[in-house]
Amino acid sequence: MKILVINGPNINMLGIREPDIYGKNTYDDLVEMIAEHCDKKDIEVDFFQSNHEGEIVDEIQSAYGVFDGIVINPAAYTHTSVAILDALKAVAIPTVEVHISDINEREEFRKFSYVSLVAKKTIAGKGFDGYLEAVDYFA
Ligand code: CA2
Repeated sequence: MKILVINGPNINMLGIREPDIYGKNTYDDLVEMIAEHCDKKDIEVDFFQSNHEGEIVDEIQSAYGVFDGIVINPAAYTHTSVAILDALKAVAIPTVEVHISDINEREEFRKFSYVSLVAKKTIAGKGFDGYLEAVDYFA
């Protein structure tokens, strides 16, 4: 079992600003936490973070035939990107969507997610633990 964890724009800023919403831990802490969890579950894992929509689309396309599952936090592109939705549909790799914050309890514009239309499961508002729950879905 090989999974790809994709994070979208500004997730590389975790722990630097807005700790009240996204916590105090950094992107590197997140990667380490998921990697350790995957190790315990005997799952191979790869990580990708980008601030650019097209790069995320390219990465999803490259995952075709390589990965068995995708865990994605598309960040702001959650609410805007038909391109990411289409790429996930095109590769048809089972996908779990994760949000650190509870997108249903924030601004109105965060309530709609394009990726939810293709995701097997959406996990929101559980902080970094949401990514571990997503890994467990595949385990
Ligand atoms: O809750 C989530 O995980 C989000 O996907 C995070 C996105 C936001 O646009 C989504 O609505 C919900 C934003 C990620 C920005 O991360 C930051 C980290 C530190 C400082 C500022 C932003």
